[in-house]
Amino acid sequence: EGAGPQEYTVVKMEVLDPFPEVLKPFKSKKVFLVAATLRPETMYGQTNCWVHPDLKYIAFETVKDGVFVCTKRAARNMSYQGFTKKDGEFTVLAEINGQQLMGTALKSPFTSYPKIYVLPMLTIKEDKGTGVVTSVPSDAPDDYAALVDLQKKPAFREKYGIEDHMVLPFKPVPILEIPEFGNLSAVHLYDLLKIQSQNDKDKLAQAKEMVYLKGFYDGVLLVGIYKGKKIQDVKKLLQTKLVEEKSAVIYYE
Ligand code: A2H
Repeated sequence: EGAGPQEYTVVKMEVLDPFPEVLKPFKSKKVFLVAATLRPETMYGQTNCWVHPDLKYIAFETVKDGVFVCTKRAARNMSYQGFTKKDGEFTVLAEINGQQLMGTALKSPFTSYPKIYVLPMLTIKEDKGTGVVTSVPSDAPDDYAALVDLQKKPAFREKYGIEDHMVLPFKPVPILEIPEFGNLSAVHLYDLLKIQSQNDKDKLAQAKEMVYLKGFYDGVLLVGIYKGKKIQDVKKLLQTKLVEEKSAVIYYE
């Protein structure tokens, strides 16, 4: 990675009833799983949220945005970016294992699905972003591969306590058109490169590279208030809209 800090858009995915056991004590507050993304313009295509079942997360209180659930590492970074009362300090409200969040229902901004669910992704890294990832299988090859893994393997769903209705109805949504790749770029590249699973590291890295560059320069939005506009012209505008609506915050690391 280059020099200097990476800026992320952190999307606030609101926990809905029924709250998972570990978050029940905070039911009277707004509680969010917070997902770090580089692609705010793709939030129209969210189908689920990814959490690593074996990672540790925490819940902590922010000054203006409610309770956040993310890795302790991200909470510490946020505490130096004005998210908590005292610079560099945060109070751990709960320690959470990723597994305890599986199947939690969420409401997330811009997506056409009124309710989406927390599902397991085994390639999430502890030391990047918030450890929570929002899933856009139309345009992120990693997301599409992980969703297909769950959709075609009942034993995989069962292992993590995921019910069929949390996975099977969710299809990638066409939200942006990239010349040559069509309107479901991640699906196109998954098929083209014959990707087998979320662990197909090299091919997924190749797919990501192809979709990212082409998408940024030649991609056109198919939905929302900037329908018909080029990605490079609306990326910042959609980030700002999310932040103004209080559906996202900016975070650096
Ligand atoms: B992106 P970079 Cl549509 N572990 O968001 C693994 N992956 C993580 C992560 C973690 N701890 N934290 C964030 N990410 C993902 C959208 C998206 C993303 C699209 C297309 C490509 C894409 C929807 N998922 O990323 O290493 C998040 O997924 C391609 C790399 O900082 C985040 O943006 O470059 C991106 O990786 C950040 O990765």
